[in-house]
Amino acid sequence: MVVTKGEMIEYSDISGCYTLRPTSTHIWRILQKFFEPEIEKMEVEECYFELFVSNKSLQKEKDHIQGFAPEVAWVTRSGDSDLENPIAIRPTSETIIYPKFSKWIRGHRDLPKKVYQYCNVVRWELSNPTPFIRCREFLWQEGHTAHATKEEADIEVLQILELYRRLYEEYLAVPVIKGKKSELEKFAGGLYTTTVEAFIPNTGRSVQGATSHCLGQNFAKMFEVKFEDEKGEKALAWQNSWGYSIRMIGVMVMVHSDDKGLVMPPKVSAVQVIVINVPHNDSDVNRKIENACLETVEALCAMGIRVKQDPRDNYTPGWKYAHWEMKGVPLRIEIGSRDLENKQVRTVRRDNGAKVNVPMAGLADTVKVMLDDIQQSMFLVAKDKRDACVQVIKTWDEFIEALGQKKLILAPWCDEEEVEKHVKAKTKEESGACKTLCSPIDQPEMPEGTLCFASGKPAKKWTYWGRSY
Ligand code: 87F
Repeated sequence: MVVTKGEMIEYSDISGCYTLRPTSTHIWRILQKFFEPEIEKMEVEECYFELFVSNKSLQKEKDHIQGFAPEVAWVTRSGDSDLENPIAIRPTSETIIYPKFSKWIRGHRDLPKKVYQYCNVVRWELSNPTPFIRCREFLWQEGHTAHATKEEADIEVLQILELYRRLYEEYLAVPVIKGKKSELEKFAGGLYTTTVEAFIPNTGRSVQGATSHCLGQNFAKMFEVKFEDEKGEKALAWQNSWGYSIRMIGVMVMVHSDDKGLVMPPKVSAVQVIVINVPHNDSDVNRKIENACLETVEALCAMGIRVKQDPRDNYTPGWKYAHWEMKGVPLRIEIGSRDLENKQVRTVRRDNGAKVNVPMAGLADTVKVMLDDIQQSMFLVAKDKRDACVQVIKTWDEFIEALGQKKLILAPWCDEEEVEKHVKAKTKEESGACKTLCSPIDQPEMPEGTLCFASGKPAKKWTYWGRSY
């Protein structure tokens, strides 16, 4: 498994629970360092909300909690005694935060109210736990906001979605599609759900990358998030919630890894460059090689490049190459006696294996350019691969054929729930049912008279279909 061999994850003795090792934690932190200032510009404020939620609060939203109830974990005992009232561990924080909103929001001047937190949540998944993708405890960011008008809430939903797209595309080099979920697939408690969807070509499966919901006034009704408007009348707030989790890291791993292990995009990689000395029989030459390695590390470090050397003499260079390749380090620098003579180093790119000799003079500048190029090219390669899997279809037969070829299917659809359920049922077999992924926000043109591929009724929108994680 690449995430254990690549030293991102350590398994625990509880199924679905994992230790995040420094390599993963570093990625998580970099994503946060981009995201936090962006939402703070939007005046979203950081808070910390408690881990536990009472049964009473949780039950307040029981209408849509119903489907999720089997996943809620409970504390029922302390020491030897049973708790009189068991308490739940947050699976998400709506039922913790909205009672506070109800207290904090009185008049229109208290709006908008915007908070976020980075924290852990627990969902007791019963089906195949997968590191990063489906965990019982995971880290996430959740944002919760309340607005005076729907228009204002609508704008924010898409602003956040755009930030999620940038996290994927600019940091993780993973192409995503911005779209809207169908009525069947949306968060049941909300008005509508937007998503960034990624695709894993190797398995032909899609994955919901992050979501931004407009909750409408449903939660405001349940939790009495009300305010007095300018006319002195009581009105319900319009709410949004949005989140991304460590699943992002899992998507990055699945999109870029190859048979040698992880491939890290330079922007998020804890180690961007690994320097390896190629030893020589002559100890004098050896000392010079080691010095050249040290100087290289210092020069790159001074340019803000995250560089490390592996001077261990109990491993061969070949072993070290494989080791750092497994960990996905974007660029390797090898220095041997011939490199010294030629005043150069040998560079090897992790993403495409390209080997180039680079002069020692101005090395740090060259490396900077190379890392930028790796970042760019990883995104473009991933995008080409993803695009090559997209299949536009018009008929049921074309749909079934494309599904068999593990494609990401774009089809004209009538947008009727019954039809979606029917497609799901008809495609249900060992690899799981095919469902709607999203209707892209950028809709391709729909020629007059286009019919739904599944029902033959007039098509209303282009929608992506496929199997998903
Ligand atoms: C599991 C157990 C209980 C998902 C759950 O998407 C409740 C839930 O409400 C639950 N799994 N959800 C939906 C979460 C909605 C929303 N929360 C804030 C997000 C983003 C962050």
